[in-house]
Amino acid sequence: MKAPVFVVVGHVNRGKSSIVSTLSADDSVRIDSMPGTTVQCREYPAVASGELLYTLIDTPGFERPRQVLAWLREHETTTQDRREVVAAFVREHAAGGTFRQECELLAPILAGAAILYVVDGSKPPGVMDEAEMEILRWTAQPRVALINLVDKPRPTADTAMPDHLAPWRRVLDQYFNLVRVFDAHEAQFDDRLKLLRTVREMDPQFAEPLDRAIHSLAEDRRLALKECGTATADMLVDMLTLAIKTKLPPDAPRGDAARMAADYFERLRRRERQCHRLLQEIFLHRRLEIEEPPLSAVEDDLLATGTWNRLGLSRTQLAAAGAAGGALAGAKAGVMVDLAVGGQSFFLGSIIGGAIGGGAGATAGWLGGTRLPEVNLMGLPMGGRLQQIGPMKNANFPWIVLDRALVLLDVLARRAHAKRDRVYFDRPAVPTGHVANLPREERNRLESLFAEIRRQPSPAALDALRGELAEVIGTVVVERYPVAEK
Ligand SMILES: Nc1nc2c(ncn2[C@@H]2O[C@H](COP(=O)(O)OP(=O)(O)OP(=O)(O)O)[C@@H](O)[C@H]2O)c(=O)[nH]1
Ligand SMILES: [Mg+2]
Repeated sequence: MKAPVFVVVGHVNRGKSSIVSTLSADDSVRIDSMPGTTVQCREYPAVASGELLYTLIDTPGFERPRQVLAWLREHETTTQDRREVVAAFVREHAAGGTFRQECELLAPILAGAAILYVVDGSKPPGVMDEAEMEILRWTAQPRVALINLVDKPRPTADTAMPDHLAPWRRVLDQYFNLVRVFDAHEAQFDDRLKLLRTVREMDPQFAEPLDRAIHSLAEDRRLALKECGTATADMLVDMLTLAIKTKLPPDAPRGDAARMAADYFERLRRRERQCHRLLQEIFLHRRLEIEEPPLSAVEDDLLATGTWNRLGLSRTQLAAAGAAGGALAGAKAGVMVDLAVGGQSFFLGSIIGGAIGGGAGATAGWLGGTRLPEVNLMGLPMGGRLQQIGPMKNANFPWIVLDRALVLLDVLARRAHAKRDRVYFDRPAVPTGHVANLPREERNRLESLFAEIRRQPSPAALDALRGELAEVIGTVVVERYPVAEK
């Protein structure tokens, strides 16, 4: 079965490359506010599980549409021969020169590609556009018009929103089999599938390959989400079990505890970054710049009341959630001790409230807090001593790490590949607090898994816990981002 080819055509700076990028999930496609960014036609394959689903051809668009149309009209004989006249135009000018751009984009269309024609619906239709549309009509290939809104109209209280959509539709309906509004920068995964379903209707030849493409993309998405579960679980297990040990001779002075602690936290941060990069990789957002507060900032933050908001958990919410999950998690993990003592904290209580034994001491900081990993010195049976930091006993820690992963995952899962602006985690646009919205049952299961991991099980048992953790997180995220296949 041949994978369909779509040539993306339109005026300069109308969002052609943006559409190519989003529909091929390829963040390497060049997009820029400078007109004339794309200077050459280029193919971008849309792939899922190694299989080619369809190909998009990004183009610079027409350079001299009116001249081309004049040539075509001059050489026209009958209406039914129009496609042949376009072919003659390409043959005559293919050698290069004045109409290089036109020939480059018309050649694949004449070879059977369908057309995605992009207009900017934030501006009214103009005369130039009509020449392009007329040429495309002459090719008699299946074609869809996509109305993009490059400058989103911003309605204000006293000015009515300019509506160019109606005039555009009246024009486009004359030239295209289908007309759709498609915002390449805001489109989510489901919008991409929806557009493919639209394109599928354009011509019967697309039904089978595009059904397959939709199915493969949906399957691929579910696998990606599952993979995120595994990546996050692996990170959590590694971070929760990390310990640094140094052997000291019997009479050596105690090693530098502060250095050891700094090293320990640096390794935690590195492990987290590795996972977050993997999540970017999974969603094919490799180039996306993300401004994440490093875990170290969270360390300081944990002492501030702002952390409640960061995790999206209000004190009362926490108390309620804690009380509900208390029977199970409390019995297994001891994390609910906070709840029993303070009555108002769940995940963060031991650090923020200092409910148990911390008191004012808890404000001494992440490292100084009584419940944080300490550098321990132990005598060894064979002589000498072992200085050790970790593993992390703090019950809140995995929740914070999990929340950070879920926040990133949410950004990545919803983001169109055409949208390139930097992501800032501390802006309201990026909601945090995903752990707060986990279903109660999953939250309890997670807490008991974390507790078991903290108990330092055997390597075999740890592997089993890792698998279970991946399963729980994977299932949660697959359910959170459902794929509408129909
Ligand atoms: N907000 C918003 N901006 C868009 C959208 N589509 C395109 N743009 C912006 O419009 C500009 C041009 O987008 P491109 O995708 O490069 O357009 P193009 O048609 O490929 O441009 P050329 O290659 O120069 O012909 C960029 O600054 C984009 O960020 C959209 O849907 N929403
Ligand atoms: Mg372009």
